[in-house]
This record gives sequence, structure tokens and C-alpha cells, in this order.
Amino acid sequence: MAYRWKNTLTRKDATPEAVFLNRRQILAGLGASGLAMAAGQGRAQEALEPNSWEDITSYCNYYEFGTGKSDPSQNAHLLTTSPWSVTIDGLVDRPGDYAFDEILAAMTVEERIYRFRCVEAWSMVVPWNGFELADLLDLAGVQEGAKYVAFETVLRPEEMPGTRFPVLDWPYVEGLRLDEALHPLTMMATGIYGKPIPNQNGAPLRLVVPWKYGFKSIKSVVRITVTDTEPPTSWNKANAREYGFYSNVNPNVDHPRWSQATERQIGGGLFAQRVPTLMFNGYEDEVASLYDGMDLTEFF
Ligand SMILES: Nc1nc2c(c(=O)[nH]1)N[C@H]1C(S)=C(S)[C@@H](COP(=O)(O)O)O[C@H]1N2
Ligand SMILES: [Mo]
Repeated sequence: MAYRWKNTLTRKDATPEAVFLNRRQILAGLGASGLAMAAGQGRAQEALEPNSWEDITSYCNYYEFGTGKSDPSQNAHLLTTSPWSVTIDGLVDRPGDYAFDEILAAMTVEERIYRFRCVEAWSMVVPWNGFELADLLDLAGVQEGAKYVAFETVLRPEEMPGTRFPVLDWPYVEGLRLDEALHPLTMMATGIYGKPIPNQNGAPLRLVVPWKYGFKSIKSVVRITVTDTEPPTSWNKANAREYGFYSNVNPNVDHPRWSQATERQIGGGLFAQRVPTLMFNGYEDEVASLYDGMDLTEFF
């Protein structure tokens, strides 16, 4: 893959060396298993068995369509996803509106099977199709001085019944540090199980950051802004004490109202045992170095 960085800031600057060297393995789908073989044993190293299409597309969080788990699958057909474009602006060389088709034509779509852990302590395994966010940011050309990336979900009250209520401060917004955004695990998903991503899961393209709580993985993205300041994020604005900017999956830092030490695997049945939650959702080998020297209790 050709890198199109024009500025002195390179992907290598933003990506820990070990991760950069292992990029090929991660791309080949060996990341979690291959890397982990060397690191040890346990659930982090298990081959991931994806949840069913039914589980993934019927048990959803997409508050723009209602707060119930089945509201999105019932209401999200109201959303028009074509035509679609993403405004990429801020500290980029080529700001503008990028048509979804134009983006797809420039990207290589691949499958990534990732763990997905909601802050509410349930989890799934999802076979996403998509491309690395880093490749999309390459299209626009990240400028020197960039430190964060902000994301925004489409806001159309006429198509999104949930936004007629002030459940959150609409539009839904999220953000990542630039090095998190450029990490090879961070992707923009356009499909699940090889099919176009259903509206309830964030059509036509949504962020997926597998080592962070699910709410960081913002759906139906219409704007990506590269910036030098930490952007506001929806759940942090709603309750800063409960939801931090980082929101890395961490079994050692509980939510003020519940434990994050274990999780309920969707599809496991009514009597399934909860399983231990893994540090960084099982991606510790790949991402821990992003947070070297940071107190993860303070920066939760
Ligand atoms: N725009 C938007 N993005 C969102 C949400 C939302 O309500 N609105 N919910 C988040 C939460 S809390 C989770 S757990 C995941 C759920 O993704 P899924 O429904 O595809 O499993 O989407 C995240 N992205
Ligand atoms: Mo969530």
C-alpha cells in the first residue's frame, strides 16, 4: 500500500514501532492470534467465533432511533444512506466533501473480526468489512500540528425519531487522539459478514475502535475534522464523571454504577456465565504502548 503523507508528520511518528512492524500481520488477520502466540495464552489468543448476523443486527445501540436495543432495527430503515458524503476538514491538505462512492473506490475493503465491548458490560464478536481510518485520512492529507480527530453522525430529525428527544446533545459526536486514529486496528466499517452494513449498525460507514468501549465507535459518519484540540464527545458531555474521553476497555476501572471486570456475551443464552473482561478488550499487545506513562484511572 502506498503512503501519501506529504508532511513531516508520518504514520510512523504516530504509530508505535512494534505495531508498525506488525502491521502486515494485523492486516493478514494474524494480529490478535499471531502476535499473541508469542505473548502467552488465554482468551485474548482464542480464535474469535463471530456472533450471528441476527444478534449483531437486532441488538443495537443507536439512540437516534430510540434507546431500546430493538429500536434501531425497527426504525433505522427511515434513514436515507444514498447519496452520502463525508466532509473532511480542519488540519488537512485537501478538505472537502468526499462522496461515499469516491471513498470506497480509493480504499481496499477487507474483513476484520474484532471483539466489541459495550460500556454496559455486554459484548459480541463482529466480522466487519472496511478499511483503515488511516488510509481515509491519507486521502485528505493530515497536516503537521494535528493532534486529534473529531467525528460527527448525521442529524436528520425527520428520519431519526430519537433525535426529537434531548436524550443526548445531538448530533452524536466522538473523538480520538491522532495516534489512536492512525492505529492500524482503527477502521471505518462499511459492511458486516460481507454485506453492506445495515442502517441500525451505522450505514453507510461507521468508526470501529475495538479496544475502546462501544460508544466510541460512532455510526453513520458525515464529518471528520482533524484538529489540534481534544474534541467534545457525546457521552462525556452527558456525564463526564461516568464517561471519559479515552474510554479504553479496562477491567480494573469500574463504571461508577457497575463493575467492568466481567461481561455478558450476547448469544450465549440466558444461563451463560459472564466472562472476564480483557485489558484493552484483548488488544493490549497492539495498543498498550499508546498509553505509556499515562494513569489510566485518571484518563479513563
Ligand atoms: N451515532 C451513534 N453512534 C453510536 C451510538 C449511538 O447511539 N449513536 N451508540 C454507541 C454504542 S453505546 C454502542 S455499544 C455501539 C453499538 O454498535 P452496534 O449497535 O453496531 O453493536 O454504537 C455506538 N455508536
Ligand atoms: Mo455502548
